[in-house]
Formats: sequence, structure tokens, C-alpha cells
Amino acid sequence: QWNGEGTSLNLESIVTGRCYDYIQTVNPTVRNKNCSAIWEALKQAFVYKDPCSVLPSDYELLINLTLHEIPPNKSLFWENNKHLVHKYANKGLHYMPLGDSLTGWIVDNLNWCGKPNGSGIDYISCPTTEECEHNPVESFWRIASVTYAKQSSGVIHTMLNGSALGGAFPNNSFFADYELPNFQKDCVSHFEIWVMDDIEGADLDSCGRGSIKVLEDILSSKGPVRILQCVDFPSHPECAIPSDSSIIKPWMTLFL
Ligand code: ENP
Repeated sequence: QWNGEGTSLNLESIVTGRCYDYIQTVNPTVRNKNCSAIWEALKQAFVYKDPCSVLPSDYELLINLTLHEIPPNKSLFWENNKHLVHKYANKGLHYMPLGDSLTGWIVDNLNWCGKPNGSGIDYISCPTTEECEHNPVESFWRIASVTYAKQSSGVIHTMLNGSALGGAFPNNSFFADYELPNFQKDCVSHFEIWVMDDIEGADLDSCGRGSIKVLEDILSSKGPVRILQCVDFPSHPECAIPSDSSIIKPWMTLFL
């Protein structure tokens, strides 16, 4: 019926097993997690439900049950270089991208969706985000991304792909839509943006150009670069102190 792959076979065993593996061997600093309750929380979010009517809020219990500290300076955001990022992050030892936190770890690379009848789980096909936005997988990663960005503190690392055709900092990405707007400005010291070209790949985007420039402008419009300019033009509208949630505070350093 749908264009996406169906639910991963043995989902319950995989999720529960990954959960025990995570708390016992991958990251034993995370203790006291109830892996069967975590599976039940995932299940109640989608089983027997219309796979186009699952909202991020349906995962609130799952998020709460899997939550643990993201160590300061260890957050790593990325687009279009999942393999490289996770090799570099080394299962949370070096950095802790969302996929190396318990929340992301238990479902990374898996698929799941429900159907209103039968077993309540559709193993044949699941909707893609093009087919419907409120599908179980998309909604999960949206709330997981927002929560992860809110928890991130200290130096925020971002690894982007300078050879990506849609730009290193693509529009309508999890990073642009759910993470960038949710950093807690009081907890962030500065941003580090790494732009990695593929080996023998095109050098399409880099610091100061293309979509990276757009990202730099988003950050620096609220950061110290603009503050320096405003010393000379204090009454310019661009220099008004924002009352809404700005990403960076004047005292923060922006490394680009
Ligand atoms: P893609 O399209 O390269 O890779 C998506 C694959 O990585 C899916 O198999 C997904 O598992 C898994 N994955 C791991 N972490 C995330 C994630 N965090 N996320 C969505 N999928 C994730 O990556 P995307 O879709 O562009 O997402 C990159 C985002 O992850 C960045 O915003 C980065 O900062 C963030 P599954 O269950 O879908 O099979 C957030 C959204 O950490």
C-alpha cells in the first residue's frame, strides 16, 4: 500500500536487545532504564494506529524513559554523512550524536508503522514522509531531534558534507528545522562547523560560501560578528537586541 519499507522484522527483540546492550556495554553510565517499559512506550505510539496520524507528542513517554545526560561538548549534529559521523563518534566515546544516545540507538536504521487491524503492525510497507508527514518514523525523529538539541551544551559540533548536491546545510533538514531553532542559548558556548568533502568528491560548499554561508549568517546575525559591526551602527535596526529566542548571546564566540 505504501511506498516505504515495512516494519523491521523482530522489532521488539531488536529494540529490547539494543536497549540492554546500550545500558550494559555501550554506555554503562546510563543506568536504571527499564527496557521492557521502553519497548511498551514505543509500541503504544504506533501499534493499531493509522500510520499517517502519529504525532511527535505520541513519543513523549518513550523520550522520557530513554532520556539521559548528553555530556557537555559531546553533541554532534550532521547531514549527509551518517557513516563518517558515526565512525568518528565511536559509539558515544568520542562524540555523542543522537544516534549514539539511548533514544536514537534503539531505533537507528529501523522502520516501524502500524495498521488498524490484524497484528496492528504493518510489516509489508510504511508511508514515506512524501506520502504523509505524520508517519511514525518521521514523528519520532522530530521529537528526538528537538529534545537532543535542547539538551546539548557547551561546544556544539556540526559535521556537514561539502559535496552534497542539495547543499551542505540543506533546507528542510532535521538540523535546520528541529535542531538549530532549539539550542538553549544560555547553555551553548560556541559552534564548530566542520565541512567535509567526500574523498574525490566535488568541493561544492565550504566555509564562507554556498549554504554554509547561509548557516554562518543565521548564527552570526545573532552573535559576536554582528555585535562588532553594531559598535559602529548602534541605531541600525539590525542591531536591535532581539527579545525572542536568539541562538547565540553576545558573549559567545563563534568559530567558523
Ligand atoms: P540520513 O537520511 O542520512 O540518515 C537517516 C538514517 O539514519 C535513518 O536510517 C535513521 O534511522 C538514522 N538516523 C540516525 N539518527 C537520526 C536522526 N537524528 N534523524 C533521522 N534519522 C536518523 O539522515 P537525516 O534524515 O538527514 O538526519 C540527519 C539528522 O540527524 C541531522 O539533523 C543530525 O543532526 C541528526 P531510521 O529509524 O529512520 O531508519 C535526527 C533525525 O542527529
